[in-house]
Amino acid sequence: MTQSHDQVKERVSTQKKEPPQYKVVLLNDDYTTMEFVILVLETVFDRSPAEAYQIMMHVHVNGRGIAGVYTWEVAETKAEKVVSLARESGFPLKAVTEEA
Ligand code: TYC
Repeated sequence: MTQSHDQVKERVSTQKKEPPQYKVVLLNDDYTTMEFVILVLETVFDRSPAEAYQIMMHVHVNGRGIAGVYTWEVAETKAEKVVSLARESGFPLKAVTEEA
């Protein structure tokens, strides 16, 4: 880009657009233990024990629930982490990302 000294653009607006946000949604199943889901919520999503219990129960009762909301890369990485931890432990737990 070439600009002479008197054509330098100045930033007129300080209002920057927020990056889009993505939900990591946990899905219920009949085989993953409640303890494992709580562990995942505490370790991958930095939830307190009380929050983790509430989210796990919400998913258990309603079929799905939001573990957290992040930028795209972070959401994808956390969803992959959930699935890899679950598979290592032999659980079918699923996590998907959705635009928030
Ligand atoms: N429904 C499972 C059980 O009764 C517990 C569970 C909760 C599994 C949330 C997955 O995302 C989940 N053991």
